Amino acid sequence: ISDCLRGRINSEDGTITLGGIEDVMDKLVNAKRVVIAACGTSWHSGLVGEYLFEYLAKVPVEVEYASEFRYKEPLIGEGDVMIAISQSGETADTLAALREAKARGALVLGVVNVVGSTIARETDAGVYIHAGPEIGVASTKAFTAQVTVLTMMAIKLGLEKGTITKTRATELITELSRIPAKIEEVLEDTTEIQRISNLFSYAPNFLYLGRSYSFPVALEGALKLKEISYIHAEGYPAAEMKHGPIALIDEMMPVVVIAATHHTNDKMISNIEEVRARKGRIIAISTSENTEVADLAEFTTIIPETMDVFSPLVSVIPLQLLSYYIAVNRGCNVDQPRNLAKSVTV
Ligand code: F1P
Repeated sequence: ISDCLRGRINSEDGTITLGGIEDVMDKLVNAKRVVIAACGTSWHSGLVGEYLFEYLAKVPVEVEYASEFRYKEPLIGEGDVMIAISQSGETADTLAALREAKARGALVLGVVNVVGSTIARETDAGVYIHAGPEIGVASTKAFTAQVTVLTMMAIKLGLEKGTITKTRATELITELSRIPAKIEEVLEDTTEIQRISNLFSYAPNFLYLGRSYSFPVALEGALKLKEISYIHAEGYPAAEMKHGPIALIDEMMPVVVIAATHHTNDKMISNIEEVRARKGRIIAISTSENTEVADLAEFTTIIPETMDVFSPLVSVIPLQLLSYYIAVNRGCNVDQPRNLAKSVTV
């Protein structure tokens, strides 16, 4: 994240400079619609991006699975903007989606890690995430760096559209610059997450619940567990629990609750109570100020306080660690999981 932010944010005067898209900013500001297309982890980053763009810049955004985009006769054309997100820059479905959007006249921007990759070359403009090489197949630091780029884009867009003031932008940028230190804090003490991993390494299923910005994080937590630990896991918006998944909850089911956004706290507490009433094993990710969650949950991993808009950057870390320690306990190859490819090019 530090590399991603370097030279791009100025917390003194509240400005953001994103070299790759400065020339097309007016097109983004005036876009009729913004469509985000991506696969896997990058799709989850896109969901966080949707929340950020809509909240900070009041721009309506749709997030599409790139793998579905070309099969649905997409309504996209001149005056629209697609943002294609990809760590590798080589994912075949994301490439096909951006080609489809371009052929229909849309402006296509890239949020890519690998410099000079096919997606980076084929997009009209874009922002590199500067995450450095992903050693493992499963995306981890690419997620946080992609979200960081989308956050900067949303603040910049909000400033240009006048939906946020300069003072607000300065506050946001100042807090954004503190995120790397907050992540360091999570990484410094992983004792509790290791203890939880040791207890649940052989659970057959996991449920992940989140609201607002924590919903895409729930999806990402579940995906990381599937990818590297081969445990079946589902991520859900917490309020959807009662529309089906609640039937799965019993004393055998670990339920990871991401209670990291302040404005949804009361609702998350009632979800925790619902899980408790069915004897589910609650593993909460929560901030130190949120003692109510820690009192109710069986296990709590504390993360540093931040603004709701930045919470995915911090709350995803314990979930990545949980998958990592569980995978190691189960003897799985964390860097090279079975059946997965670094970039899915077919
Ligand atoms: C997309 C992705 C990754 C996943 C795995 C397979 O890749 O689904 O999110 O972890 O590596 O590919 P990309 O388009 O972001 O490179």
